[in-house]
Amino acid sequence: MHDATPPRLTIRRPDDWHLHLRDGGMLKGVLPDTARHFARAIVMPNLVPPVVTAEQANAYRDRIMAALPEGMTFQPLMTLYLTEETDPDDVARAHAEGIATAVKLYPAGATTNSASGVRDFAKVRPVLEQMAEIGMPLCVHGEVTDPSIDIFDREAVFIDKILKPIRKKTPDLRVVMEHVTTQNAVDYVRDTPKNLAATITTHHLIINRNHILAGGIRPHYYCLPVAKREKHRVALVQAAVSGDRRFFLGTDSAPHNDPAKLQPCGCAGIYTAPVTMACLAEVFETADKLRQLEAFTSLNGPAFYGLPPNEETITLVKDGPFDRPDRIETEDGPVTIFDPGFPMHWRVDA
Ligand code: OTD
Ligand code: ZN
Ligand code: ZN
Repeated sequence: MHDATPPRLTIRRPDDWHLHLRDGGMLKGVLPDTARHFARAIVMPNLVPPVVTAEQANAYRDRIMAALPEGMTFQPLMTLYLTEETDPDDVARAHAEGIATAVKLYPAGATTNSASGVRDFAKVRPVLEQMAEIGMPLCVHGEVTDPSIDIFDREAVFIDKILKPIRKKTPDLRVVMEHVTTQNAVDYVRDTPKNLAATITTHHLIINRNHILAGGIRPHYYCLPVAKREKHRVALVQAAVSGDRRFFLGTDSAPHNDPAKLQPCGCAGIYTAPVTMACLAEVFETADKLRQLEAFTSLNGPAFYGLPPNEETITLVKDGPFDRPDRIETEDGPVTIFDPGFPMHWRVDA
């Protein structure tokens, strides 16, 4: 039977609804890994300094396009980093002129480069009201930053203390809960019929907190929000493979060079861009839901953002197991690629 044709799966070209591309040498190093498989991505604005204004988003988009190797196509969908000083009119202009697709809310101190984020949510009400009116989505890093709240509870507490009040005051605001990690978040999204969706990362579908901490500490599995217990991972897989339009892929691929990861206080972030499609094929196949992969990676996201799905397709071929590359080299140093901990059998056909 060794000459049987391997299984193939053709789906519309996927998009990544939550991605960190960085800048400079790192941007140059990581962009091809995304552009190879994904047509579009929601690009996170947490640079230093952050991408706050329409003008900054325009300039960042130009740097991304300049870093794209010849012959590759890719469309960055830009986001504006919400600060307490953000001008509602600048946001509206960025939206009207197609410069920015969404606004990103970071509670100050919640994750990498979030120091300029929001402390006092009353201060951003005018921006949120403006966005609700013009139909511009808000992407939310949903964790409270109160040091007295256990890090494993910060997402669930954010939903009750911050997100529910915001949505009650501004029910027309379209919200994406980014990188959900808990059953609580999945339930909240499922119970909400309108104006709320969630992205799920590659790694949160695969690892739980044991992967980070059992048998030695594994910095390459450390990210924010931190992976939770197994029952939460299972809830995320169920949501992802369900076909429910409110759940779609946002890899949160977040490259840091190895020296930044491997130190006494290492950076949060997992680099999944090169292996995401192979990993997801494995996850969906294991759940016996390969037929729902396209909805998760290529249909549900565009539907929420009001964009057409991509016309082009990609084909996944199951002719592995194959060797996973350990790392990429960039001008900013080596970046370790996510290891799912299982053999990968699927690859994207070139
Ligand atoms: N989480 N690392 C980063 C961002 C995300 O919260 C996130 O979106 C990063 O390095 O920018 C991470 O662990
Ligand atoms: Zn985040
Ligand atoms: Zn992120």
